[in-house]
Amino acid sequence: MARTEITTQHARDGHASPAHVTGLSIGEYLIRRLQDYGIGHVFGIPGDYILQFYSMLDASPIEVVTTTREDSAGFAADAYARVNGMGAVCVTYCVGGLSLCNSVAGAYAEKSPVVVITGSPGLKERNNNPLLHHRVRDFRTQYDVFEKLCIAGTELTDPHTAFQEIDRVLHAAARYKRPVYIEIPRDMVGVVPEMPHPFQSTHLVSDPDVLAEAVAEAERWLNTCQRPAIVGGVEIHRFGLADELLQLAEGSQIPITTTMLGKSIISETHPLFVGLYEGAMGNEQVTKFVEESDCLLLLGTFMTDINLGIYTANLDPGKCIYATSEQLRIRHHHFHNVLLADFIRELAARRPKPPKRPIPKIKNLSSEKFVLEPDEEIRVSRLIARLNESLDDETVVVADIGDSLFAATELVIRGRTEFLSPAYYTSMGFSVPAALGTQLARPDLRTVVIVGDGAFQMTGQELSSLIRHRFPTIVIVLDNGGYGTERFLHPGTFKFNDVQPWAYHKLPEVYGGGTGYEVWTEGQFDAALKSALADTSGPSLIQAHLKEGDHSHALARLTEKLSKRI
Ligand SMILES: Cc1ncc(C[n+]2csc(CCOP(=O)(O)OP(=O)(O)O)c2C)c(N)n1
Ligand SMILES: [Mg+2]
Repeated sequence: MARTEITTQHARDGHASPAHVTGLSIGEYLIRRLQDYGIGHVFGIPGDYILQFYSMLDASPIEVVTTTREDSAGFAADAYARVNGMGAVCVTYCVGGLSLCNSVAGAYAEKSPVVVITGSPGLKERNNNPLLHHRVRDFRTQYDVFEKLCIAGTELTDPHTAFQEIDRVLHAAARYKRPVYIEIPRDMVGVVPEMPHPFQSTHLVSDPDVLAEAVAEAERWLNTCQRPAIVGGVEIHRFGLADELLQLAEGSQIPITTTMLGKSIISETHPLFVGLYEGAMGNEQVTKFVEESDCLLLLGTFMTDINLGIYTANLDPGKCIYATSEQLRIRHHHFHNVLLADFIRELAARRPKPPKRPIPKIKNLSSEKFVLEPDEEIRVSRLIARLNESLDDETVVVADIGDSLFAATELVIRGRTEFLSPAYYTSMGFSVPAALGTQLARPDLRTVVIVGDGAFQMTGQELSSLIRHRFPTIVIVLDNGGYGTERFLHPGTFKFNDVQPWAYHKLPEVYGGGTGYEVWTEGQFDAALKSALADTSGPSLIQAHLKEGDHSHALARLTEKLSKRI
C-alpha cells in the first residue's frame, strides 16, 4: 500500500472543501463532503431515526431517490458508484440498515465505493437502556454487522471529532473503492461543533524509489520478452485509469484482454483488443493467447474464480506482473508503496518496446452479420446477437446473474459503453435496481437490463422506480421458467428450480407506466426491441419466452467446470 501524506491542500478526490469549516452542523458537513465527492443522489427509504437528516438532504442540492426496498437502494447506490465514482445510500436504523447487508457485501466484494448512512437512536434517549423500536440486541448491533462489510466506519457521537471522522471515512471509500459506514444518532444531526474544523485531505503518494525500481524492472522485462499481453481488470474502471492503460498498450503495442468483471474498460473494437479472458471457460484462442504469454501484465485484476474461469486459468506467477491497488508483484518480487496509477503511468511514459505480437482474429458477434430468422423460437444466444446490433456508445448494459451474464459476455462493447454486472459476488437481483443507479448517474445514456426470470422476481419491482422517473430503460426478462443455471449445475427435475410463471410484460400496466412486450420468436423480439428503442417516454419490458432447454455456450462451459467441484 502507498504512503499517506496529510496535507491541507485539496485532495484529488473529494476536493474543493474549504480549509476551515465553521458554523455547519454535523449533518450539513456530511452533505457538503458528499457533494465534494461528486454525489448528487442518495438512495434509500426514510424512517424516524433518519428523518432529520432526510429533511436536511431535501433542502440540499442532493436529490433523495426512494426505492421500494432497502436492498434495492443498496444495489442502485452500488451501480451509481461504479458509474459515477462514489454513491450513497441512506436508511433508518436496523430495519433499513440490516436489509442492506447483501448489497453492501456485494459492493465490498466488487470494490464499489458506497457510503452507507444510517440514523440511530439519539444519545440522550439511550439512558437506562430502553427497548426502543428497531433495536436488535444492543445499540451497537448494526454497527458491529457493518464493521464486517465495510472498509471503514464511524458513529458520530462526539461533536469534537465528527468532522474528522467524516473526512477519514469518506477518504477510505475513495482510496480503497469499498463501502464505508456512517451512523448518526438522531440527536447529533443538527449539532454544530464549537471548534472550527481544519480540513485535512489525505493525499496518497507512491514511494519514488520503489516506484522507479519497479518500473525499471518491468520495462527491462518487457523489452526482452517475446510474447507480452495485458489482462485489464475492474480496478482500471474504478480508479479511472482507462486512458493510462491505453497509453501503455498503444505506446508499446501490447495486446489487451479483459476479465469478465473488467469487461468494458476498453472498447472491444479497439485494434489491440483480443477478447475476454476467462480461463478454460472462455474462448480457446483468447485463453491460449494469454497463457502463452511470457510477460503478462495483470493490471487491476481480481484473481477471482469466476473471473479466471473457476480457477482453470493457467497463469504462472513467474511470467506475470501483477499490479493492483493493494499490491505490486513482478514475477516473485514484491514492491510496496506503489500506487497502481503511478505504476501504469510511469511504465507507459518509458514506452517499453516489446516485439509486436500478431493479434489472432477472434470470432465474435461482430465478425458475422446477424441474419434474422423471424419464425424461429428465440434462443438466448440469438437474442444477444440481435441486441449486439443495436448497442452503441450511448448504451449501458447491466446483466444480472445466470445466463443473462454468461450470454451477455458475448456482447461486443463499443467506445466507452459501460457493462455492469455483479460478476464476482454474483448476487441475483442486482440488475433492475442497478439500472436506476446508472440512469441517475448518467441520464444521457440508456440502460439495457438483461435479467433472468428468477432474479427479476427478487427485485424486479424496482421497475416501478424507473417508471416513476420515466427513464427509457429497456428490461429484457429471459423467461425460462426458473433457475436455469441451477438446473444445469445439478441436473435433475427438481421442483425447487421452478418459479411461478408471471406475466412480466403486464407489470408496466400494474406499476402505472412504461410498455410491456411478450415475445416467443426472433421476429417478435426484433419488433419489440425496435419499438422499445424508438420509445423514450419511459421504460420498456420485454418478456422473452426462451426455447425450452435453451442455454448459452458460456453457461454450458461454466457449469461443466463448476459441477466437477460440487
Ligand atoms: C441472491 C442469490 N440467491 C441465490 C443464488 C444462487 N443462484 C445462482 S444462479 C440462480 C438461478 C438464476 O435464475 P434466473 O435468474 O432465472 O436465471 P437463469 O439461470 O434461469 O438464466 C440461483 C438461484 C444467487 N446467486 N444469488
Ligand atoms: Mg430463469
